[in-house]
Order: sequence, then C-alpha cells, then structure tokens
Amino acid sequence: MTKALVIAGLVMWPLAAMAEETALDKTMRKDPDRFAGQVTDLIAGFGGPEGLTLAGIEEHIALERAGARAATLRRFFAMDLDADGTVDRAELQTSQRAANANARGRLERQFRAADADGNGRADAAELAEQGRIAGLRGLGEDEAGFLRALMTLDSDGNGALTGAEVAQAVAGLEKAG
Ligand SMILES: [Ca+2]
Ligand SMILES: [Ca+2]
Repeated sequence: MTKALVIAGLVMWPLAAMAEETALDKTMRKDPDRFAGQVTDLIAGFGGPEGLTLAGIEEHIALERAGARAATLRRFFAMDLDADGTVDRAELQTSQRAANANARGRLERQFRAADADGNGRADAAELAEQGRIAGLRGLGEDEAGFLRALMTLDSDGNGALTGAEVAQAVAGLEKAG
C-alpha cells in the first residue's frame, strides 16, 4: 500500500524534484533524527492546520533571506550620515575613523564590493544588489531547492506535509538502507 503510494508519487514528480530527491535522501540517511527534528520544527513554525505547504516553505525562505539582507543593509545605512540613501567615500572614512583597525579594513572591502561602478558612492541600486547577494548567501539556491523538495515527502499528495509523513519517510529509508 505504502509502496504503491510512493511509486505513484515518483511517477508524478517533476524531473527537477527527482534531481533534488537524491540530496534529500542523502540528508535523511546521514542523520535521520536530526533531519526529522528540523523538518518538524519547520512544520511547527511555518505549517498550517493541515501541515507544511509549499507556500509555507517559500515564506521560510523569504524570511531567512530578508533577515540576511536586512543585516547587511543595516551596516551600510549606519554609514549613511546625511540620510540620502547612499554611502559616499567621505561617509565611509568618517565611519572608519570611528571604528577599530579590524573593522576599518572590513568596511573598506564592503564598500568597494558595493560600489560596483567604482565612482566612490554606493548608491541605492548598488546597495540593493548587496542586499540581494547577502540574502542568497543567507539561504542559497541549493538550500532553497532542498527545502522545496521536502514536499516530495507529502505521500498522500494533499499539498501539505505532516510530521507523520516525515516520520514515515525516515522509517522507510531506514528499512530500505
Ligand atoms: Ca549618504
Ligand atoms: Ca557606485
């Protein structure tokens, strides 16, 4: 019965999900308890009454990225002394004077990375790009793909992943391996 459902699920999965399924299997096999614990937390945090949907997973991804983006932008805007939404070299130097030696180098590096056209001013578009990069560094495409692939464990195919389905997948894997 369960096997038939799993096979039916396999047939219905898009090819992209099939590719992710390997990474998912690997992670489950590596430390099943840890995996089950993390997914259970995700279900508790972002799932609705029926369980965790793809929309819930997308919310989690977006929130993680927004957090990383905000942390990076906050650092830049702390240097925007005249509040014009851009950071120029004079503002950078004032911040560097107020910082310790280690931070001075880091501020320089971050400013240069942000000022993509090298005109001595990190403008709004350049800062937004740094935010975008920080967001992707916070939660990369690989991890996002992995999280979306969790929906392949939705064995009854109702679009919502439950703790029971996760436990079932882990148990099935342990039996097979
Ligand atoms: Ca400014
Ligand atoms: Ca610039």
